[in-house]
Amino acid sequence: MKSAVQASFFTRLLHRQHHEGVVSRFHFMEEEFVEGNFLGLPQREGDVDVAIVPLAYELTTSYGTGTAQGPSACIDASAQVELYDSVLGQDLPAGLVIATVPEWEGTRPTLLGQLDELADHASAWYNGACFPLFLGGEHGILPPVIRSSISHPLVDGNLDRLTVVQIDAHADLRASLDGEPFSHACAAARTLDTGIGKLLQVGIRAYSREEAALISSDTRITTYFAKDTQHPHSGTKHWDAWLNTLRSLKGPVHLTLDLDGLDGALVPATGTPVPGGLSFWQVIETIETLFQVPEVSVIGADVNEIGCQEDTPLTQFTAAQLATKIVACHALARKEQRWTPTPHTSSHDESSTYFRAMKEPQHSVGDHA
Ligand SMILES: [Mn+2]
Repeated sequence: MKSAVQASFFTRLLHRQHHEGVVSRFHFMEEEFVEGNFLGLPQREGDVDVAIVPLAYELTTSYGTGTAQGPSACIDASAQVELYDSVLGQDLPAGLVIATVPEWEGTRPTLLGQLDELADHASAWYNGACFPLFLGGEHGILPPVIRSSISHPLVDGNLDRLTVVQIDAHADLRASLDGEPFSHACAAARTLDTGIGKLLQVGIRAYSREEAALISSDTRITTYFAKDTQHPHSGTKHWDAWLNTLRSLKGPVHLTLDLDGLDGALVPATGTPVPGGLSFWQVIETIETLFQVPEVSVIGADVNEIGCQEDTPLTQFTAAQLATKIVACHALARKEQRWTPTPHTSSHDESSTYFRAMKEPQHSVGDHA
């Protein structure tokens, strides 16, 4: 006999087949399936509670390609994810209005111009009224996404109040890569430049001497290295210390999840997969722990460097599972009143010039190798 969970999974599969025209007789399904929407969920009436914001940005990826297709691959794969979350104890959408936003496409001719354009697009959702989950795209989306949170009521113009929690294989603290300061390899460094108060990193195992020096000297940065947390004998001690560091946080937090923080075997189609990374359950535990810290409000998150794997859907499915976990943990935070929507008052009609105010690069978009 099928369990309820298996039956539910079957139902989702049938929904999908129904939508593709393969099966046409399953009209008894209680929740309509909408192709192209996150989890296949129809968007309910009312103000948006959770915005799934695909950012198909791939300007500076150095090795793998395909992160521009990642967000839509992740949304497609989410059709196969269970709606029930064991910690939430409910099926998504759990009464929330979840909107899947159309893909953003940059139009400005320069990299810095596109970063401002991206920040404007993100700020429409990063406004306190809803919880944005950005799907990338390369990690270069992080500085404009973080900059866009400046008008969030809990940040209130002072990014020093914000903590960024980064799951990643790479420290992303380089001054520049191949002469480009806004490379994905510099995402955390440029995010620190926006003035955030704290950066917590975990899963880190690929970094330069320059980055190691910055980790030691910059008091805003706390890094847990994979070599320690994944150690077969002493790993537990370091992992517990990581979770306790999360538990000590206060105030607004943005979670940035670079898929390559996971072991490369789980996400082979990410831009730069690295062996020796976090297990799936460690990432789940990080998300669940962070969202349950009593004095923390996770105001937004991103899952980035999603690749589109052609031979199996493993990479995009892993991304979809983790994205769903983030939404479920946010739903729980609302339920337990650790997250209160604040009505958006500023209309933000002036476009950002934060990035363009920096020195324009020598080259235009598309010139970099
Ligand atoms: Mn990375």
